[in-house]
Amino acid sequence: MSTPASATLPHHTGFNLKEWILTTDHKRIGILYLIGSMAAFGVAGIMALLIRMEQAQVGAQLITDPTQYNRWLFFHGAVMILAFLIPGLTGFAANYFLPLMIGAKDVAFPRINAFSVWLFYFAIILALLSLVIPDGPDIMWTGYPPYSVTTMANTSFYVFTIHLLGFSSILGAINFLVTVIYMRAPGMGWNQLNMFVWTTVAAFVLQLVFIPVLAAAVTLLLFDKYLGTHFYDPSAGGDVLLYQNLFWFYSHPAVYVIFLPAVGILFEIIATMSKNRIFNYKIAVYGGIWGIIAIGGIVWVHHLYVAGMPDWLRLGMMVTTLLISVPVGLLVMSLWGTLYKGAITYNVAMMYAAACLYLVLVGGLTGIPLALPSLTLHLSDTSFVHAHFHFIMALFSAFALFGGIYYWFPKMTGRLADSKMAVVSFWCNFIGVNVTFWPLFIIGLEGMPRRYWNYEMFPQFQPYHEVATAGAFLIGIGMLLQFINFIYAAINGPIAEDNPWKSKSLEWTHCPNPPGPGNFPEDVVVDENWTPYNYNTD
Ligand code: HEM
Ligand SMILES: [Cu+2]
Repeated sequence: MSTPASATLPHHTGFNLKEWILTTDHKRIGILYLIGSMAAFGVAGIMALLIRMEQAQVGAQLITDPTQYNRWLFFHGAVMILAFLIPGLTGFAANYFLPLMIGAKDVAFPRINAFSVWLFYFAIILALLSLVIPDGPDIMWTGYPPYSVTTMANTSFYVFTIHLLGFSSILGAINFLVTVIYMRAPGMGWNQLNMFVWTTVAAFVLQLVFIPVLAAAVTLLLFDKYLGTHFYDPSAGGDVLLYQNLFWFYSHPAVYVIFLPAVGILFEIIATMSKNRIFNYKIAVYGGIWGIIAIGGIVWVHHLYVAGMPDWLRLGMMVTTLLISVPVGLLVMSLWGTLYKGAITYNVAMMYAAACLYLVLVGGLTGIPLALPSLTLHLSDTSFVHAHFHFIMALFSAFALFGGIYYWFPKMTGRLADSKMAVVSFWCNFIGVNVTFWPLFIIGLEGMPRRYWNYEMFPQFQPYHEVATAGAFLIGIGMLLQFINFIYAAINGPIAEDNPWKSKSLEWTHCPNPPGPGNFPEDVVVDENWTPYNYNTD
């Protein structure tokens, strides 16, 4: 294990396009997911900058036609969630590291895994095409009817993109669940799994259960728009709120599909960098992760508080929504507890993890007023909500993913990505997020509506929007530096030791950097005393 893998494994010498396209190796498939999701992040990030530039001042800045703004907003939201965060966390991170963490040679169905990644690429191509067709979708990522049915824009591109991604995710979910159930190294019990494995298992369970509902919701939308059915049309006996219910029945759990693997990455980084066991492992797994799964499916109506519904339902959903802060809180407590009295190593991965502890705090606390119907009547559809979910979901998970890339960079490339540029880009991103979203919390409280391209009625908000736009550009610079750093480090970064962070987890202790075909030079067997976090025993 001491020889650098690149010297011993022909698999990793030179670049062969055909090998990559035909690959069934989970690690290469993971890298393909990474490239696709980062490309999606780049384009959707540019849309975010356009949106912020448009909002920087009262009146039209860039657009000649407001539909253009809706298209950017549609693309930004849909792609960030469906093509960046979900594929980045489950497609890339789970694909590459889950088999390594459980001591498996590959996933259960490697060819289906390859099929999944190519479905994902077709979905990205379809999503990108929706930017260049003359009547691109302008329906927001939520696609609510009646607008999504009556608009002249093309709704089908979005629906077909969701079908492709959904199919890809369902195949992936089955693949990984079977892998974890049947392919763990001999001797590895359930309570010896990495936290990242547990969180992704939970995310795959959610995908499997809830994606079909989303697929059904958007398929009915397609029928209403193009085949003349009236599922969502009250004037013909349909129900417009049916869509909102079906949509959020998937899309609230979807936030956990994103949140959970992100938390899993944080556990890996924090445990390794503080050389501690997971604080309250069993409570975090069975109370935290599985608690979220248990309640996560019965809170979706909090997205419909301002739509018509009986009071008892609003109240019931308030209770379940507040209740879900309990398992989320258990996980956060466990993350903090894992830091306790640790010999903490500060590096870029750890900086991102620490930033996430802050983001989840702000995001979680601002969720409480949104859970209370009496308060959310005022906050709903304001930029307060927008800032809330960017803290709790969007940037929290993106930061966790970037932290994970720094953490696993030596595993994937044999080189370190930590550098001055990495630190500078981290601070640009971290300061940028605060500069962008705090003003939106403030003007949201004052009534700034969400999703508006112009705000002539609120000229007093302009300075806040200007600051927010400057913040977005700071994030833009940070991300650009980050990508330059990743590419430079992959080619030219300092060579890393085999286990640079001295982790006890199998992906670091039992296979070279990067692992070759079949992952492990020798079959992995563990005993009952082994855990991936065996730090303070010796
Ligand atoms: C734990 C991870 C969480 C994630 C990933 C998340 C994500 C989101 C997202 C994406 C939205 C915006 C939906 C839209 O497009 O309108 C949202 C809104 C909301 N969030 Fe969160 N959230 C989380 C935690 C919480 C917590 C802890 C609470 C409350 C205790 C909460 C309560 C709400 C409510 C009630 C709304 C609807 C607000 C409205 O439209 O008025 N969220 N959340
Ligand atoms: Cu929700």
